[in-house]
Amino acid sequence: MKHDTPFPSGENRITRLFGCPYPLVQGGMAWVADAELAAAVSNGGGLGVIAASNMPPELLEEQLVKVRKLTDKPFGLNIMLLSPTVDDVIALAAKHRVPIVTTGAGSPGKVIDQLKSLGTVIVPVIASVAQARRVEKQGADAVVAEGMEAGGHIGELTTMVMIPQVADSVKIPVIAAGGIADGRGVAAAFALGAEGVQVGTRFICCEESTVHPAYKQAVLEARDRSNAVTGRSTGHPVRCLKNKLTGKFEELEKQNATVEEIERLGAGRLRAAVVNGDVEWGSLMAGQSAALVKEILPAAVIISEMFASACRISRELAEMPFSYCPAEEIGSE
Ligand code: TUI
Repeated sequence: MKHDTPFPSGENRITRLFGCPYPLVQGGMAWVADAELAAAVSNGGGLGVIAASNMPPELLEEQLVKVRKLTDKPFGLNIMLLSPTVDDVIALAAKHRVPIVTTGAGSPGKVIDQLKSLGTVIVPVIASVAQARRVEKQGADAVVAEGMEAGGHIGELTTMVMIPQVADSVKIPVIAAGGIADGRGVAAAFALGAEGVQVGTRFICCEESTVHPAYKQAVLEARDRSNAVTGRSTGHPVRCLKNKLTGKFEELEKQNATVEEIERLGAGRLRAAVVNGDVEWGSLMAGQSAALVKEILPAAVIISEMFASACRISRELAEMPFSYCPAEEIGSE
């Protein structure tokens, strides 16, 4: 496996595609990923992303105007394909000449058909090899392969096993997501064949994040088994931090409640957590990497420290005396 220059200050296919110094994209977290977070990440050298989620189009347009006031760097827009407002979101992406679009929770054919001709870079988030192959054929420029360690709506595969398989299956560059919150995760992602990383949960706890302080505190307090996945019975599994809401979901699912009943319980809960800080009955979407998040730092510091640490790790690995290396390979590079 050979990459063209894996770490900054070198370029690779992802930094060239995004036009930013670090091969890092921020996760398109609904309600969390606003213009302020996106600008902070873009100004810190990664690719900041605004999440369109189910936002009313007028509000999204305000965010698209605001981000350009806060940064002159490239930024992205995440389109959640289950949203009833997808068509409006695509029209706004075109109107505001959004340079990069990531998509999630569905097949991005329509987005590619409508935005590709405008020169928009399209990077679908996928959760399996078959989906990666399909979006490559449809014309995607890169893929984010998101393991089930991630927060929010997830697939079934782990990052560790999916990244090498996706990297072997497509020619477009692969960005790893799910479980990456520090330099060790970045180094591991590159070792698995990724050329970039997507980071979500870590940025919930950055200084510029407008998430309610109680939600940030819940992420900081999370430990290894603080997550729950609810909604498996509805076909929309969602990973959150455990609280009264996830307990109630589990109870309903055990009682074989209807999909409507379960979905009704979830309505408005993410907003309650992010905006009102309802940590008991709100939906605290966060990945397993919440347990790795220990402090609130500026986005730019998070990014530079992650890559500095990844560089140190890659150097240490290169110098490691692998006694089981074939003799002719030791010291040959
Ligand atoms: O989309 C996400 N994460 C999300 S979306 C979201 S909002 C939501 N809330 C409740 C229920 C459902 C959604 C919260 N978090 N991550 C990217 C992702 N995409 N993970 C998995 C997928 C995915 C799933 C199916 C991508 C493609 C896909 O394709 C289906 C097909 O037809 O090929």
